[in-house]
Amino acid sequence: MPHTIAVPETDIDIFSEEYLRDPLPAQEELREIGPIVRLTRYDVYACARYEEVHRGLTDWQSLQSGAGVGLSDFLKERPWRPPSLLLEADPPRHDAPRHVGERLLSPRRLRGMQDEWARVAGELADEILGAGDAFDAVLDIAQRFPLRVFPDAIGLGPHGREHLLPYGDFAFNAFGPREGIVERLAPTMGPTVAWIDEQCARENLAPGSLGAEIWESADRGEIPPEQAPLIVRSLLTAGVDTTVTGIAAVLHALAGDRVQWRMLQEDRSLLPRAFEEAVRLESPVQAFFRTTTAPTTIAGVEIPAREKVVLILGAANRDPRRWDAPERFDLARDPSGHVGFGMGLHQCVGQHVARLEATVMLGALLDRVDGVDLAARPVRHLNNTLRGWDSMPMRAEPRRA
Ligand code: OVM
Repeated sequence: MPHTIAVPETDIDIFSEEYLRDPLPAQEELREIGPIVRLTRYDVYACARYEEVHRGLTDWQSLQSGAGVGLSDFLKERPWRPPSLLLEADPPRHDAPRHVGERLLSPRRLRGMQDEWARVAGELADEILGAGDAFDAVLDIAQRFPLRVFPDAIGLGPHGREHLLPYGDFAFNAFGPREGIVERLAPTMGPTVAWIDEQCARENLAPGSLGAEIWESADRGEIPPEQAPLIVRSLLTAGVDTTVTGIAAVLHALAGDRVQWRMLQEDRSLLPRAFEEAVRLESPVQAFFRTTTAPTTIAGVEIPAREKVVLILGAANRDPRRWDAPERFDLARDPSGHVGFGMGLHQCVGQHVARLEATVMLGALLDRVDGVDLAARPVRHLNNTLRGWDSMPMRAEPRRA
């Protein structure tokens, strides 16, 4: 007979305003309570330690995504939009769309964009620094750069792009409870959702673009044609707010740190590691849920079938059981194995896009200034899933001759 351990309970609310403002103290508490805990506020299980989060992410047979990766169980509640074929699907339905996404967003395919994106990053850096040493790392850089390169790469037309950030913001909020942020924003989302859905149509995507290529995959029979717009929708949903947050995170991590700024100036091969370490430290996507497909044992606790389990990526990425001095941004550490992009079958298919955007933008700044400092306290943006900022005033240190 399997020995069953009682699950510790807590009333910590992982979607409360207090938690979203600063989740770190509650995440430490969650890790300390035990390897798996019950959140009484939502009647779900939670894992906050690295080992169990990693396990939960890699066991897709026991912990499915198809019932939604937020609080809501799609079997019991109607989702706010047709489920994503990538994020909210399991094998075998998930696999063909995933292969299309992987080929489309592969490092090989993105190499063709590198020079152009680096040129745009340089142009943006010149514009900002030409206006003086003061800038806002979120508004002027982290938001503007992805919006200059990514919508063009997807093949969007020039109009309506202001919908992209609000749509992503809403989609990431929608993984949390209906009451609160979602309820407040939902009445304003109609035109934004309609615009996004319209952009996914074949005739609205420029020839030669990533979006057009998704439709060509359907022509080749790799996916049924009715799936093409949903895959385009995934890029529009997951491809903007996330990279904005990632770029802001790496600038935040380097603010005031002349030693590591200098290290990067002198050894550009460290750029990908700087981005990876920033993603570990900030975990732009803080958590995703899974749903048990059958009774499942996690850390000795048997969880019944059809239960929601939240895997707190941000807590795992700062688990001292896994990381030395986890709160430190450290270019000397090997951050690989972090779960900021998830792990396993669903690991972020867009991570190469994010890495390219962040490294070319940071590279352009390293070429032009000898460091950045916070000029005022950054302003957090509250979202049920994304941990980011609305504003981050900075000052650049002019480059010595
Ligand atoms: C999607 C998607 C994928 C990853 C994250 C996400 C809103 C959405 O396929 O639409 O968050």
